[in-house]
Parts: sequence; C-alpha cells; structure tokens
Amino acid sequence: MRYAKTLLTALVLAVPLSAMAAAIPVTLYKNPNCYCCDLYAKYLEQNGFKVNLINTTDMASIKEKYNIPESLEGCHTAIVQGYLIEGLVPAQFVQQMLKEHRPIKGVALPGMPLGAPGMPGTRPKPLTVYTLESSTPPTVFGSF
Ligand SMILES: [Cu+2]
Repeated sequence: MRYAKTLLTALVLAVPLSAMAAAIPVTLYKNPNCYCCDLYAKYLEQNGFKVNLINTTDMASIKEKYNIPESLEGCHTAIVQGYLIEGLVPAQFVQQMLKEHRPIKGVALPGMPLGAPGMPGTRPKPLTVYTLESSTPPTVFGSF
C-alpha cells in the first residue's frame, strides 16, 4: 500500500522512481540575495540531491562555524552527509567524495567563477576544485 502510494506520487510528479530513491539530502546556507545559489540548488536537485535552502544574511558566521579558509570561500556553504560543499562545486565531485568516503572535510570551489554550475557562461580556463581539510592545507580535488 505504501509502495503503491509512492508509485502514484512519482507518477503524479512525473519524477523517475530511481531519482526519488537516490535523492541525497543537502542543507544549503545562502544569502537571500544571491541568485547563483538558487540556480546551484536547482542544479543539485537535477543531479540526485534534495536541497533544504536556508537563507541567512549572516554568511560570515556560517563560514566561521565551519572553518572555511578565506581563500576558498564561495557564496554558499552546504552540508551533505557530514561533508561540506563550499561554493559552486559540480555534482560529479560531490558524488565522488561521498562514494569514496574521502577522509576530508569537504570540497570547495572558491568565488563565483563563470562556467561553474549556477554561473552560466564559458570558463576562460579550467576551474579547480579544492579539498577542505581539518589540519592539513587544501589540495586539488579535481578540475573541470
Ligand atoms: Cu550564490
């Protein structure tokens, strides 16, 4: 019965069941005035995540709480399965980090570069995604 109801909901929403089953919860803190974070949240939802958006005008205290190095700050900070996503990190890197259970705090794409998810445009050069570490300096996680 419960399954039937889920199935019905899926049909009504026209969402594939597989996508529903796989949706990974993300909590994303953002400034209400930052539009690229909204686009990024939508992008995450299209890539198997379920985003809980939390608007705050005090992002500085979020960065402080999670110890985000200033050089790696992006416009939003998100938490997924105990990991941090700082900035507009492509979903493939987030999924890779989760799948491989990386011994890191999270991943970061500093700034709001053109061509990152949520920032439509052409990348002038490849963008680098960094690791967030608790004690060692950040390293390169990947680029795109
Ligand atoms: Cu933003």
